[in-house]
Amino acid sequence: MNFSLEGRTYVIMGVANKRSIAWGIARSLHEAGARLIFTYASERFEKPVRELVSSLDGQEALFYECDVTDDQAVNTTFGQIKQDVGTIHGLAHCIAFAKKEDLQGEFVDTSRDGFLLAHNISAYSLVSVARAAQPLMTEGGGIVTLTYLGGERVVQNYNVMGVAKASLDASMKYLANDLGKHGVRVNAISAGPIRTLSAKGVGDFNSILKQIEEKAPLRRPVTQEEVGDTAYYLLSDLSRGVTGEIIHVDSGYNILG
Ligand code: NDP
Ligand code: N5H
Repeated sequence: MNFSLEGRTYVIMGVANKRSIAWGIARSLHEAGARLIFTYASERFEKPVRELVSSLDGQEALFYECDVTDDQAVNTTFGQIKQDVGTIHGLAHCIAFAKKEDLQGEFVDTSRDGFLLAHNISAYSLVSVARAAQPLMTEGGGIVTLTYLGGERVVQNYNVMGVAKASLDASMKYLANDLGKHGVRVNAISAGPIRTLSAKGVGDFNSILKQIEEKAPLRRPVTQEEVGDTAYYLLSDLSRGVTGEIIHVDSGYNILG
């Protein structure tokens, strides 16, 4: 069995900057020999993403704008990818958003608007993207999404995003059931806290990391690289019997009572 990703093409959605988990995934797949396609929410992110990707030796990447709240944009993006490369072998969905005011205080105060926005961007987008990407996975493939423990149990301040992650986790499993017959596997990585642009300015991140250092079995936070290597596993044939699964890459924190 050959676990190189040479000759394979993967779509990476959600690189904002070098700290993004999506960037950790991109680097792992690149090192394994994959060809990469990047999507970003709006045109203004094209330049920074292109600059970042230019640091990947010999990578002939492609770039597309794709706002995942717009079904037509999603369909157009994957239509364009089909025209440009034909077959893809997988996709990493690393996208989430909630209003800042909904990530503090009490969940009971979440507005209808804020609830729907968080679910639209953070959960429904996986469904929309999976539907558009599946026909391009003519040789089978893998879809990986990013989730967090706050979708399984109550984590202070995660609030509406926890409810959206619960929906994402369930959507991942229903998609795994639908797409399995096409040879497409769908899985999630539940990452421990990592300091990214999204994490910036939400809650007291230092005290969250301190808790990990004190209590998690490995006594340290995880890195983008560690999440990236698990995504490589899930997107390669190494995991060919695995679908509908949530793998925790969190220094073991989730096993604690
Ligand atoms: P980043 O801020 O680096 O990435 C978030 C990405 O979401 C950005 O690239 C942003 O794109 C994208 N995004 C937001 N709205 C849209 C939209 N409408 N259309 C397309 N893209 C959009 O943060 P992370 O790397 O931390 O987040 C990636 C994933 O990891 C998220 O699902 C997050 O919930 C999850 N996660 C993060 C953890 C952490 O501790 N950091 C822990 C567990 C899970 P743009 O910049 O182009 O707007
Ligand atoms: C318990 C915690 C800490 C509190 C909650 C954090 C939730 C974070 C997730 C969302 C995605 C953050 C978010 O939407 C921030 C936006 O309101 C403002 N930021 C932006 O607009 C930036 C510029 C862009 C790039 O961000 C996005 N998302 O587009 C959870 C933490 C311990 C772990 C964590 C941080 C989880 C997670 O899901 O990210």
